[in-house]
Amino acid sequence: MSKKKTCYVTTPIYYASGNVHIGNSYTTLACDAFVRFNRLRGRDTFYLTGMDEHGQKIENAAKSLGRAPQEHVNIIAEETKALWKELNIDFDDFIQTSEERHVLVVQKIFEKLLKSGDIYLGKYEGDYCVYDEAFFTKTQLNSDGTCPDCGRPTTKVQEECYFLNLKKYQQKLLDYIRENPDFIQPETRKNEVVSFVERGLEDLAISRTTFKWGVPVLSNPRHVVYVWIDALSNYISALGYLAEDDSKFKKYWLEGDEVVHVIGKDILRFHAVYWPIMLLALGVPIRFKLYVHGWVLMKEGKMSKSKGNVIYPRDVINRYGLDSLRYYLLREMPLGNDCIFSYDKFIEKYNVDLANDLGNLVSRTISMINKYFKGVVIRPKKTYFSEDEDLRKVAEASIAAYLEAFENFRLQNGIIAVWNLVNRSNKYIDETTPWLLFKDETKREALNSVMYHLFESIRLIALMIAPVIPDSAEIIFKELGLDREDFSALKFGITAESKVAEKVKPLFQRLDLEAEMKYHEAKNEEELQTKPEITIEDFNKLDLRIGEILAAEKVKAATKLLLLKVKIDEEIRTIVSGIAEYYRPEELVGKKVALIANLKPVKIKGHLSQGMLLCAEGEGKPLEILEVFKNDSKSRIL
Ligand code: ME8
Repeated sequence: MSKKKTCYVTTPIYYASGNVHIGNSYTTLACDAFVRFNRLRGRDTFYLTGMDEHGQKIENAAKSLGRAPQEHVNIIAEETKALWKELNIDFDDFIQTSEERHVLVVQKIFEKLLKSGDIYLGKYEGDYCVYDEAFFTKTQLNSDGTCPDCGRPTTKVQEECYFLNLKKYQQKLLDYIRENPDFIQPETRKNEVVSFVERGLEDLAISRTTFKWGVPVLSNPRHVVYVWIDALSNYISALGYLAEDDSKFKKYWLEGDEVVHVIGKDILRFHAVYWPIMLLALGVPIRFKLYVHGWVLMKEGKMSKSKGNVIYPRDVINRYGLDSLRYYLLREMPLGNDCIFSYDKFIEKYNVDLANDLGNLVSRTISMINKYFKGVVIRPKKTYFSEDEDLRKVAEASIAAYLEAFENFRLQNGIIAVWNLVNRSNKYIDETTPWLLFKDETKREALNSVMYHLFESIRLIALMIAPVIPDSAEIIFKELGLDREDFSALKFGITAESKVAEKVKPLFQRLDLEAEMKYHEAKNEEELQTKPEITIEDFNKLDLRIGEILAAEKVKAATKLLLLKVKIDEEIRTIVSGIAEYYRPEELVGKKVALIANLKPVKIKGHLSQGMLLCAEGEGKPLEILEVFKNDSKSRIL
């Protein structure tokens, strides 16, 4: 027997922040569908996911919860694994970057690159953002010197630091991208990478001395390895690269047939530039293809906790079942672009695609086979209708399009191809009118042929859609009287005879759109009103201060906003505040007001707002800022 082809699939390893929403779930679900597809086509598949657990933010989060970092990340890893199981994610391995099997490999990688001269010890002079644990060059900073990623002030640092020599590999990487046109997909993402690299790479600072929760550099443990170098290595450490047992690394990477990394567009540069360069420096072949997808967005833009619009998978699956979530996300997201999640769209898709088109097709057909032939369907000896031929052709075209799409990670296109067959099959029922054929005794064979054609179409639909909605596909197979099949059965007409189930339960119950929307509106309202209980540690995260307003002016083209210059201690900040309807600029100057000083800065109407004034608001009463009279900008709020 010839050796099975292999396929190694990875998700990004998620930050151990315990915030798995439908966005990160998308990547994991998409990989799961791709993996199930590959298993069905007989590939030896290995699916890796895991957690990115090091760094200062995680250390701080653990501290604020009174946990040791290791204890904290283990709790989150267990919670995440449990969620993946609920989402029917069939992973083979779950790596945590704090595990010894990973840490040892990262240390060896670092030492290996030091020895080869690809990592060198240098001095970093420049700007550092403590929040993002990242160094920035002058040109990368915002014009006011703040961090380009989070907008917080950066600090000038001068410190000893290890660097990865990126410049040395710049041309090699460009050559690789050129010689392997399907390395980064879709094309638009590849073009972004090429122009980024062509602008010229700076060597990358890859160690930190400012915190401890990371992988220590073996030969110089004052340094910990930069979290991205640590994280990217997971793709090979999990396979046993540089470990005693490296059989998986040999099988799935070195000698493997297909290696696929799936990521969101936010982490493109790390995977398309730094990771391949690390591999080039290590002398490990770049075996992977990179599929880059867009964002799951809400109607009002990105999901964010402060907007209260984050949707967690359990919100959806507890009410609508798992397969409808799997279907929606995979059906709606095209490779490379964003998709919108909204409950009205979700319910519409649920009703039309799942309950009506698929669910009705299955339940109508099975009840007709029961009614007309006591549940038995037999392959006919000849063709009776011209529509039979057409249905077959559509089935074959749908299979071909589906295989091509899934093979290339175009999951949305693959699902659309399956629904072409779903819709054609429903139309076939209307065209052949089995209820009329049943009335005519002489048309029994023709009626059997119609049932057989529908049976075969549904079997093919269930087989193709199994990677996307595995539980529902399993139910359909049982109802058809079949065991689960693999893709060797992806041909029209191979069933000789079958006995279908006597009764079918609807796969997807139709939903009342209006009632569902009312439910979600009420729930939203409730969530917005009841704020969760917080601990004193949560409260201590707020930097509440007194600021003295030094200047105030109206913001152009914004009737509600004032631009304030506020002195906090010795620092002067700009704050954009929505109080223009209640205060004239000149009456604010000199006031000493309460504010939050550590709110993430945001740009409002072109001005960076570095804080928020606290105000009182009551029904029928004017908005009032909170003022002090005896204290000043050096005072604290307790
Ligand atoms: O970046 N829509 O982890 P992370 C679609 N630890 N996908 C989304 C999404 C959204 N709204 N939000 C997140 C990290 N994602 C690093 C990765 S890998 C060596 C280290 C998905 O927890 C998407 O795949 O921030 C994105 O790339 C990933 O979650 C980021 O997860």
